[in-house]
Amino acid sequence: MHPRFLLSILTTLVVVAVAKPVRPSTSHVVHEKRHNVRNLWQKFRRVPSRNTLPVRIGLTQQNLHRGEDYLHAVSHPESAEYGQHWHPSKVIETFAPTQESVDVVTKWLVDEGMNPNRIKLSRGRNWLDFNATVGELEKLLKTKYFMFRHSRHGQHHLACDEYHVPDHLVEHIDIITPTVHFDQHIGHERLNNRVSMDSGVSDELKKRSLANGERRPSTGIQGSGLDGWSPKQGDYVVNAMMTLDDCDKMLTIDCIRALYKIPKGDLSAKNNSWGSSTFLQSDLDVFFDQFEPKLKGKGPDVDLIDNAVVQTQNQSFQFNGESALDLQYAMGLVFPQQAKVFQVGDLVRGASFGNLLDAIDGSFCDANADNAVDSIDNNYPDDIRCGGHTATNVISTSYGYNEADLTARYEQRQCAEYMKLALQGVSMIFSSGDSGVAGNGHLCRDPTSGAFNDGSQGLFTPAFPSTCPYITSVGATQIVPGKTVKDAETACEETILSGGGFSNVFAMPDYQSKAVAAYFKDSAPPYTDQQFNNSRTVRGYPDVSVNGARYVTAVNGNFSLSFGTSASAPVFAAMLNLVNEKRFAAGKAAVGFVNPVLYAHPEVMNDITNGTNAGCGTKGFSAVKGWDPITGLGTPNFEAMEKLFLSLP
Ligand SMILES: *[C@@H]1O[C@H](CO)[C@@H](O)[C@H](O)[C@H]1NC(C)=O
Ligand SMILES: *[C@@H]1O[C@H](CO)[C@@H](O)[C@H](O)[C@H]1NC(C)=O
Ligand SMILES: *[C@@H]1O[C@H](CO)[C@@H](O)[C@H](O)[C@H]1NC(C)=O
Ligand SMILES: *[C@@H]1O[C@H](CO)[C@@H](O)[C@H](O)[C@H]1NC(C)=O
Ligand SMILES: *[C@@H]1O[C@H](CO)[C@@H](O)[C@H](O)[C@H]1NC(C)=O
Ligand SMILES: CC(=O)N[C@H]1CO[C@H](CO)[C@@H](O)[C@@H]1O
Repeated sequence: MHPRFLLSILTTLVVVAVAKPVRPSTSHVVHEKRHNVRNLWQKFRRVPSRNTLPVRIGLTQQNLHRGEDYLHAVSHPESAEYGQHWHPSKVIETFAPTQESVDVVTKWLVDEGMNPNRIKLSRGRNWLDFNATVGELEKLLKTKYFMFRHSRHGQHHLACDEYHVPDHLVEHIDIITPTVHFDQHIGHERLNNRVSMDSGVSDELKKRSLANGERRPSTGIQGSGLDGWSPKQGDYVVNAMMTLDDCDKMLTIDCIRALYKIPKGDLSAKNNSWGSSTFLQSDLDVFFDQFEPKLKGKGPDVDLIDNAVVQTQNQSFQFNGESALDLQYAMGLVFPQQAKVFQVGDLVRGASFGNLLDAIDGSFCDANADNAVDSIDNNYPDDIRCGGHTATNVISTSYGYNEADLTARYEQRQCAEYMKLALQGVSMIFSSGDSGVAGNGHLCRDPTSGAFNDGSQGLFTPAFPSTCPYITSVGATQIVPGKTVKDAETACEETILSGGGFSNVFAMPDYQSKAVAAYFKDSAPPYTDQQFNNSRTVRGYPDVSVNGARYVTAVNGNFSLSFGTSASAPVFAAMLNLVNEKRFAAGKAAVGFVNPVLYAHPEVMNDITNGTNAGCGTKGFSAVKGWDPITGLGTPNFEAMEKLFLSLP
């Protein structure tokens, strides 16, 4: 008999008759529960029980508790294995769930009446996939499905309030989707704040523009990111011919080069495109014509994921501000290196980070690698994209969630994927958010009920994925009005406030424990656990910061000013891209996960010691000497940072 045939018979037998005796699944427990006061989403009807849903069960993976140690080995500057990133197959083997997990969960489904042929196991053994009717799923998970409508954007989302699994399966199941997670991107609330061009923006005006930002209603825009996360638009710029003396008023590529000592790029290694996951549109020519004539006519490579589209129809800052900002600056800085955009999401439904992970990380994927489906909405069965896109060495993302929007299990599952990408040498860069210690849209939470409130008091709202310890979170700084690129910057407090704080979900990683302990010892903030998780045992963010104010950006044929950590993240990513070029030229590996190196060598950063990130009725945290939860370790001194990374093996 052919061995492969034998194997497939064995697999079938395992499903039909699991070797181990399993306790009867009589008692069920709540596995995950929706934030019961997430009042932005309103329930409006039951879902018909005959509707079919693509269901994924994320099985518990092995060895995740060792992830931090594995990552330390390849990314800590003193480790003998520095730079020896893992092959994807080693990642899959190391973390794959046990056969027991596969078997017991499959047996549960079969016992509940499901034909084994309907159940597919992913290549990494970490997902069980099947299609089920809402009726079947409600019975299986002892729950009810509803459609929810977003109170501001009108978008729909399918979810349940909580779901159950048999108690003996709790240890074998991370998450089941779709259930309680509100992970889809919803329409941007991009702001058209008019910010005075006078260098000293008055407090009154600042307050007014932030307040407008909170309240301005906005229509739903599909597939273009998250609430309150996008860059904020300032004044139009009439004459963009500025000199380095004007960087406090209008920031250009030359200002950034001068601030951080970044030389012009001259290398372009194969497979070292600067990468970003975003929503592309451009006024690239208008911008490059003015600032980087060499790039005129150039655009990024675009990887369309799940039938994503490049929309050119709607020309406005709302639609195009984000990608214009990302691309104009990053492409300018890394030229002649090419840029690549992972365009995720289509006009039918917005995408989640899960969709990006499906595309670039086969081990995260939702079906057999050879037969993967569009994981957003099954609208495009021809798009075989499971792990089918090659991740760039550095990927910058200017979107995020409030940690409280999602469940801890969901975030831990996704964060584990960032750890796997980091092991493979991918630098994942995220912006830290623009609302200071408050969340997207300036939301804070009631300490008792956990409900989001109007932002005037209550618990600070940390951002995810910034709180995941395996990514690099980038906050924002600005030039002090009236000062120059030669002077120390301050935390950005104009139009936006640098996002920062402490996780409620993720423990403090080793690489930052010294820096965070020093922060609490020398500069303990005057708050209690009624404001933030002051256990001193949790992950603090951001890790670094980069200027996020007054970027001259071409949008729809005109220049205007942009503000936000969504400017800071792509610029930091561009710097890593340039460092990688030099490391490749020297026959070395990509920098991969940079946090352990940077925390071990804070001397390559410009420490930022001025400014706060107000929110929730407080003045927020303060930038202080050393690491702080507003500017992290500070801004890069590119020359020193590059030299450091080139000195490593
Ligand atoms: C679910 O249904 C879709 C659409 O019919 C199909 O393409 C997909 O392969 C099915 N998934 C599974 C796991 O059977
Ligand atoms: C452009 O905007 C309109 C109105 O908001 C929307 O209906 C349409 O889908 C958008 N088109 C694209 C390609 O984004
Ligand atoms: C603070 O963080 C710890 C560790 O993750 C967690 O157990 C605790 O619930 C958090 N506190 C709050 C108030 O969320
Ligand atoms: C661009 O600026 C010009 C001059 O200020 C103005 O007339 C025009 O309406 C602007 N275009 C857009 C699309 O805002
Ligand atoms: C700190 O920032 C504030 C606000 O931008 C500014 O007025 C002040 O001059 C800064 N101080 C220093 C020492 O940079
Ligand atoms: C590992 C990797 O990314 N390899 C790619 C390098 O670029 C060539 C084309 O330029 C691709 O074919 C490889 O897959």
